[in-house]
Amino acid sequence: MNSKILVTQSSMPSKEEYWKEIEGLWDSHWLTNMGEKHDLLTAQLEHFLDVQNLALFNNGHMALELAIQAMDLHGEVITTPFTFASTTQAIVRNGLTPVFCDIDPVNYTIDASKIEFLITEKTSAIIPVHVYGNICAVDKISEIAEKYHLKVIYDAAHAFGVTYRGRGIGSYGDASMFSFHATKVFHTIEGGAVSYRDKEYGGRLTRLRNFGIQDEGTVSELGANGKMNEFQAAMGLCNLRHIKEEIQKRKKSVEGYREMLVDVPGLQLPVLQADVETNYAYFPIVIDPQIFGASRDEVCEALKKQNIFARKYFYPLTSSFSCYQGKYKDANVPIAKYISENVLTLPLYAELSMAQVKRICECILKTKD
Ligand code: T4K
Repeated sequence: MNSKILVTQSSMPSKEEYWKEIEGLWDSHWLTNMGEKHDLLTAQLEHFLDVQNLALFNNGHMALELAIQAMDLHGEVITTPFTFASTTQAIVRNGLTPVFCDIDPVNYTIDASKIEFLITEKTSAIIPVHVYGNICAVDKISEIAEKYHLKVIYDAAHAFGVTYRGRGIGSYGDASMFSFHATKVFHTIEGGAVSYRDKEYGGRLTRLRNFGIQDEGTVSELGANGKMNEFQAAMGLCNLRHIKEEIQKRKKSVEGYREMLVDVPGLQLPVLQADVETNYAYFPIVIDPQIFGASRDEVCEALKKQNIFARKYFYPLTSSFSCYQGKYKDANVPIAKYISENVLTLPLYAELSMAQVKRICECILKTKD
């Protein structure tokens, strides 16, 4: 049997590099609560992501949940169901009502032309998702937000290092959440961050991250524990040194996939967006079973038999989760439904070899015969 290929594989610095980074912690005994490494990583990431303000968190979900809480929203929030559980859960756990908007059939992000139809007097924000590293129609979204006085928080979990017109993607909207989970282009084992525009908002956000504590005698917010520890931050400092190389290696695999799968009838490959410097976070293919000759599920099973574990990111749609049944208006999202039922995310990570890419593509192409 061929060796196992999973959908992704965490990149690691060398043991020596990580050890060197954490060695000083045995002298300082300072392990968490906004330590030296935390502060250093914050500064380096503000620079790398090209954002004015950044707050680090222990994971991306907590970052998003607290980013929403700090915005003091109410009523309804327009979002998409074509995302990881985290996005919708963060909205609902803040006591807000998700209103599901359909997605664009090519880049899988929110279809900005459909947002205005969903705005009511109860709408307080838009929470779109930069899916797979593809970016949302940020200009159109900010126009709508301005017109209706809505806040915009991007779920940028997949968009680390992505730029649009030369500007860091985290500088669009009121705030953006990045995930630094082990499976991401850049990781801190678990971790996340929120980039934001307004300093006052940042004060509230960072208090929420630390139990709502304002000073030793004052707790002014209903906070949580969202702090990134020093071992996480150290992993981030190491990984950031290699990020350009990491993205270049991913790009090579993506080019390999494109070469072998381009022009195959019934396969829709990711489309490069104009003015966007991408991060090659994921390689999703959408399979039209009638034209290709095999369904997404058949391809996924055939790959599994060859020890290749692609994933159905994102199936099912979050709007169909059993925990929400009967609670929210039925989502009218035919495109999201179609994509969700036909998309397959192929393995992609820095150490994926060209021979492995070839093996994966050959297996996919065999299923249609
Ligand atoms: N918003 C969006 C749009 C997101 O995609 C996510 C996370 C979030 C918000 C929330 O951010 P975080 O709170 O997670 O920071 C994985 C990740 O756990 C999750 O972070 C990610 N999205 C999601 C798309 O993928 P699972 O349940 O598919 O993970 P799992 O355990 O099946 O791992 C997938 C593959 O990754 C494994 O087959 C092998 C590889 N892997 C996994 C782990 C845990 C490694 O190589 N190393 C590892 O340590 O969710």
